[in-house]
Amino acid sequence: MSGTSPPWPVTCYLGLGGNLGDVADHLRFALAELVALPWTCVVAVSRPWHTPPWGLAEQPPFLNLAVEIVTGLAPLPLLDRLLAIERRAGRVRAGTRWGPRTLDIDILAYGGRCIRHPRLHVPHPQLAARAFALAPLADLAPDLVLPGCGPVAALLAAADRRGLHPAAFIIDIPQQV
Ligand code: A4P
Ligand code: MG
Repeated sequence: MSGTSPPWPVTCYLGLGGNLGDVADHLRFALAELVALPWTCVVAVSRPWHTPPWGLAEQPPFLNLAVEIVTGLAPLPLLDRLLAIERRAGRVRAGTRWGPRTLDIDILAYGGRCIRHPRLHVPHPQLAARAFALAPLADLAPDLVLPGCGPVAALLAAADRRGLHPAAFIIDIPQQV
């Protein structure tokens, strides 16, 4: 195995979403890629949620999912791996902020840490107000306290949850070998 060696494993929550192409397929692809990351174990996957577009209204609805991993990857190497997975899922950055995408993977929380780096903000910016990220996260960790924000379930209760509903299917964790 090559790359950055693990200092110690941390529990980390990722937010996945997309609204272009076969998004369920992109999410399955992303999970298979997460399972294959070095020093990383996929622990749990939320229900997929249908969510109305946030930030830029004139675009298709999204499918969002949260994933709990335990990883020895440091935050920036983890971010780089996630950006590579987005690219392999056909993500093209057209320059439109909050615009349509095949796959987005955000680091929502990283081991209870507060990270302020030019390339990485954790907890993810505006997470506390984003029901599309909080609802899947609450499936996995309702009691998780986001540094500087509060517990996930309380944040979700206070957020605008209109138009959110769980999908009629689930996405399983691919087998880890
Ligand atoms: N970056 C900083 N912090 C993080 C983090 N915690 N996790 C930087 C991941 N990346 C982080 O991201 C730009 C840069 O953010 C990355 O290169 C990384 O260095 P991007 O994905 O290219 O930009 P973006 O997604 O267009 O902008 P932004 O502000 O990151 O948007 P979000 O927050 O990702 O929101 N509505 C619904 N219903 N569901 C969605 O999933 N997603 C968005 C995008 C908008 N509306 C949505 C959804
Ligand atoms: Mg993003």
